[in-house]
Parts: sequence; structure tokens; C-alpha cells
Amino acid sequence: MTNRSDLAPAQLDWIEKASRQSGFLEVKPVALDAEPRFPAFKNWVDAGHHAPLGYLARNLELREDPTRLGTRLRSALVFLAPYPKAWFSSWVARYARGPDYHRALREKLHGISTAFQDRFGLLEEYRICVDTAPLLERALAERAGLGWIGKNGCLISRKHGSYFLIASWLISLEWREDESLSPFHCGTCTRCLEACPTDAFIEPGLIKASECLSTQTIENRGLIPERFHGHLGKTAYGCDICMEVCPWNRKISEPHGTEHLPPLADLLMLPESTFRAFFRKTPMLRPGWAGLRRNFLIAAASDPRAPAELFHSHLQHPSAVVRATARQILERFSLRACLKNTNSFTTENTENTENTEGTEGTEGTEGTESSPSHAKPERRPPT
Ligand code: B12
Ligand code: SF4
Ligand code: SF4
Repeated sequence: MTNRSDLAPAQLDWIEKASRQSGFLEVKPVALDAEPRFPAFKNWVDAGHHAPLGYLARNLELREDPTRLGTRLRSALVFLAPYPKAWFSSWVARYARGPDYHRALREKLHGISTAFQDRFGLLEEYRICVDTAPLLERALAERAGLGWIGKNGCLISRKHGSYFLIASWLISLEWREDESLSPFHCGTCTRCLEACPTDAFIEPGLIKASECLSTQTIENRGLIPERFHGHLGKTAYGCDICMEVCPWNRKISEPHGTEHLPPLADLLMLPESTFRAFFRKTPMLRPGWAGLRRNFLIAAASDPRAPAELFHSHLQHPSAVVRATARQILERFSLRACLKNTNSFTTENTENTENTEGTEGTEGTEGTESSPSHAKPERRPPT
């Protein structure tokens, strides 16, 4: 027997159908409640392992209990969205090979929410979260029964592996069913922990954010410390290594494709307008144009055939971070001679953790917690 303010079975059926039609892999409901994983998160932050992602230490009370994200929010529909397959590049993390997912998924969920309210009546309150709220999204998806949090820290589904994104629609209707948690299926496997090139795992399931290549190539706007440079020979934006080795992704894996990007050295020699045209509307602008160029420069330097001229020409780049990165590379190659004739670069302040604060907004994109420009207020119907 359902109460008037419960999410009714017919409504859930409708949501499941709408989610399939919108291309989601799966959707499941879960009651909003105090987050059992919060103490682990809090210990992680208290130990400073979140640095330099300062936004993760804010709004802790909201992460502890997501009902605080809205006075009338009672449950969440958690959606799994497949990665885009718009194009292929071995240099770019899979999730970023297409349109910006924050925008794309929010639009889809807004569409579902509007159609739901047209059909079943206005919700008292709702909120759509795609990295845009201080919400432990993996923990919420785990409680919804969509999978387990693996030793690589990612949510893994028996059916879909872990190459997906999570989007949540928090609503004011109640969901009263008990949680049906997926068992932990990692067993004795430790492949991800061993494969991580930077030893970023503090312990299974938890990483030290500053050591992760994803942080360095996406969140860091300043110089990338040289100890990471060698690892950017395999990836230039984000990192999928701890998912690529996971046996649960074996069937889903599509490691090959036709490379969409020109060779990095050619890409970096293109006029700025052409360079930008490649990445416009992708999530790859999070580190900014300069950050992206910095990443590609470092990755290009892993190829011994890359011409020194490529790095030398970047000593004149308008961005201090790009100039300093070129200098890092040239110095590493013992090509200091290339610097002799240029006095354009002296000492410039390009701190490594520049701007990693306050990007939570999508939170970090919580980027719209971290990029406040994305943090548009949710449209809430009047009560
Ligand atoms: C900050 C952040 C990052 C940071 C920090 C990552 C991290 N592991 O914490 C950086 C920039 C490094 C990052 C990288 C990536 N991210 Co990210 N990120 C986030 C963000 C914004 C917050 C995550 C967070 O709170 N981290 C802090 C940790 C401590 O909390 P947690 O992730 O919930 O971890 C839980 C487990 O560790 C568990 N736990 C505790 N103890 C133990 C012990 C054991 C044994 C186990 C198994 C688990 C466990 O409890 C913790 C608390 O809930 C979320 C969006 C969101 N709001 O949730 C996206 C999110 C987690 N990221 C996502 C993605 C896709 C990625 C990348 C794959 C991108 C890429 N290709 O480069 C990598 C994967 C790196 C990895 N192995 O985790 C997806 C994950 C989808 C999925 N299948 O899980 C999310 C959910 C975004 C989204 N909306 O889809 N990310
Ligand atoms: S994403 Fe890459 S660097 Fe980060 S923990 Fe996984 S393997 Fe390590
Ligand atoms: S590689 Fe192994 S230990 Fe790591 S997440 Fe996958 S199954 Fe779990």
C-alpha cells in the first residue's frame, strides 16, 4: 500500500522506461538518509588526502546527510550513463571523448523530470546532481544497489563494468523499500592497486588525490610536478589505468579505434583557433586552454622523435604555465642551450595547486561546485 507522497511502482516503471529511452544504462531508487560511508570520507579529508581539491573539505554536513540538500528531499533516482563514444583518442580518458557530460546529463534529467511532472503532477522539490552538489555519488549509487565500490575506488556493476558516469535526481517522494546492496566482487584481486603508475592508492578504495594523474591533468591549473611527466606518455587528459586492468571491464573494454587527434606534436603546432576547435564543448576545458596545452606538451615530450623546436616555440606562449612547462621539458632534455638566446622567460610564479580550489561546482566540477559558472540553481516548482 503506497502513501500519496510515495514513489509508486507505476511511476518507477515510467522512470525506468524514460531512462532507457534517454540512453541511460540503468536507474534505481534509494531513500535519502545519513550516509554510512561518510565517516570513511571524513577520515580521508581529516588526513589531508583530498588536497589540493579544497572543495571536498567544504559542506561536510551536506555530504554526511544528503536530506540536507533540500528541506523536502526524500529519495534519489540514481542513473548510470554510458561514456560518450563520439570519437577515440588513446590520449584522452574515455569519459571525456565527447560532449561535456555535466551539461548533457543534466539536460537529459531535466527532460525526464519535466515529463514526469507533466504526467504525475508537480514535485514539491527536486534537485539534479551530476558532480554539482556535495554528494557522495558513488556511495549513493552503491546504496541504490547499482554496484559496489571497488578497490580502485570506482563504482562497479556486474553488468556494466565501471565505464559509466553517475547522475542523481533527488525528489520529494518517499522510497520505503529496504536497500539491496550488491556484494563486494573484488575478491582477492589487486590488479588496479598494482597497475597505478603513481602509487596513488593509500589503501584499497582510497586514493591520495594529489598523486592521481586525473587530478594533475584535469584539476591542476599550474605546473605539473616533474615526477609525473614520465607517466603522461600514456595519457594526457585524465587516467583510466585502474579501470582498464579491471576484469569487470573486460567485456566492455574497447581499447582500439581510429585515433581522432593528429599526432600530438602536429596538434601543438596548429594555430590556436584550430587547436581550440578540436576540444570545444568537451569536458576537456576544465584545466583551461593553457592546462590542456601543458598536458599535451608533456605527453608529446615522451616521444623521443618530438622536435625540440616544438618546446622551444612554446617558450613564447602567452600563458606562463605553458612557458614554464616548455622550460621544464627543455631543461629535462638538457636542452638548456635552447634557452640561451631567449630572455623572454625569467622566474614566474606558476604554483602547482593554482585554482584547484572552488571548482567543486560541477563540484570540482562538483565542477559546478568547482566551476561556479556551472552551478545553476535548480528549477524548483512552487509548492
Ligand atoms: C573528487 C573526484 C575525483 C578526484 C578524487 C577521486 C577519488 N577517488 O576520490 C579525482 C580528480 C582524482 C577523480 C578522478 C576520477 N574520477 Co572523479 N570524482 C570526484 C568527485 C567530484 C568526488 C569524489 C569524492 O568524494 N572522493 C572522495 C572519496 C574518499 O570518496 P568516494 O569517492 O565516495 O570514496 C568512497 C570509497 O572510497 C569508500 N571506501 C571507504 N573506505 C573503503 C575501503 C574499501 C576497501 C573500499 C573498496 C571502498 C572504501 O567510501 C568512500 C566514501 O564514500 C565525484 C563526484 C561525486 N560528487 O561523488 C567524481 C566521480 C567519483 N569521478 C568519476 C570518474 C569517472 C573519475 C575518473 C575515472 C576520471 C578519469 N578517467 O580520469 C577518475 C577515477 C579515479 C579513481 N580511481 O577514483 C565518476 C565515477 C564513476 C564510477 N564508475 O565510479 C564520479 C562519480 C563522477 C560522476 N558523476 O560520474 N575524481
Ligand atoms: S586514475 Fe590513474 S593515477 Fe589515478 S588512481 Fe587510477 S591508475 Fe592511479
Ligand atoms: S581490478 Fe580487481 S581489485 Fe581492482 S576494482 Fe577491479 S576487481 Fe576490484
